[in-house]
Amino acid sequence: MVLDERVISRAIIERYYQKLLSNIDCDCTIVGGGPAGLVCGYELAKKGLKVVLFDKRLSVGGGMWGGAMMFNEIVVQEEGKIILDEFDVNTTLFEPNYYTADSIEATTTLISKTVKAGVKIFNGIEVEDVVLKKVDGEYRVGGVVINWTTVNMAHLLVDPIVISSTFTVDATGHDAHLAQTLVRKGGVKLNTESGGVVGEKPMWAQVGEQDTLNHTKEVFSGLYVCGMAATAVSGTHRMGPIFGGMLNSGKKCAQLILEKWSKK
Ligand code: 48H
Repeated sequence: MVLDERVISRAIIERYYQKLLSNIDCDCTIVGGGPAGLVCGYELAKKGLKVVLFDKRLSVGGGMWGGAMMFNEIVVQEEGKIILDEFDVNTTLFEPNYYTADSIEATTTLISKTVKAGVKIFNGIEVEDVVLKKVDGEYRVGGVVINWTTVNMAHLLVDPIVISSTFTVDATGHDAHLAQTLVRKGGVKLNTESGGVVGEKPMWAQVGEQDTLNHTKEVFSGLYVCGMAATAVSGTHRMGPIFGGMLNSGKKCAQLILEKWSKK
């Protein structure tokens, strides 16, 4: 069989552009493909929402690949194990309420099942800004502004493009990039104690895990935070290398969006 390089190139270009074009307007945009963003996307796509996820890196999965200090094992408590069970990730009991999982199995499985659930993942694309518009007299986040990560790395002066969505999720981890950008550029008040991004506190696993879940919410009309972004925005403690809070935060974020979605 003869192979024509031109067909191979055309196949890639046409398929990619079809994928991007058909997701230029979607129900939910998730920024960040770490554990929180992936679980959130998976839950929403399973319920039929059109979900797109952007990650600035080539390797989606965020901080889960490296376990802790690159020891590639993760720890979850009972509540985290329930979610890993749903994804069919193997866990092993270490001590009561502490389970471990191979971080490579956990990360690849989360990514694979999220894609198979219908989430369209675009890697190597950085979200640099949010769309802020007044709708019926109220300011609302209505999507994100994207560019190739490499364009930003090279400091090239290239304008971005825009993805519109009903819901936008900041799952960018420690940086809480969307919430930070919205406050800095939009001059708006978030639904937090200070009205801004309060900032992550030092390590305290017990409190950090629970507070992160409690503060997974809509922080501004149309903008939700989950995972470490919720920790940073609300100003609670970091929890270190335990992942139950991240997984459950992603799930809670999806539930909040689904509640709003059902009232539309
Ligand atoms: C596109 C972006 C952008 C951007 C960032 O860091 P993550 O794994 O985030 P979570 O919240 O799902 O999980 C946090 C966890 O990994 C962790 O760090 C824990 C538990 N730490 C505890 C502690 O005490 O330290 O993933 C975030 C993803 C990454 O893949 C980034 O590449 C991506 O977001 N990202 N993608 N545009 N502007 N900013």
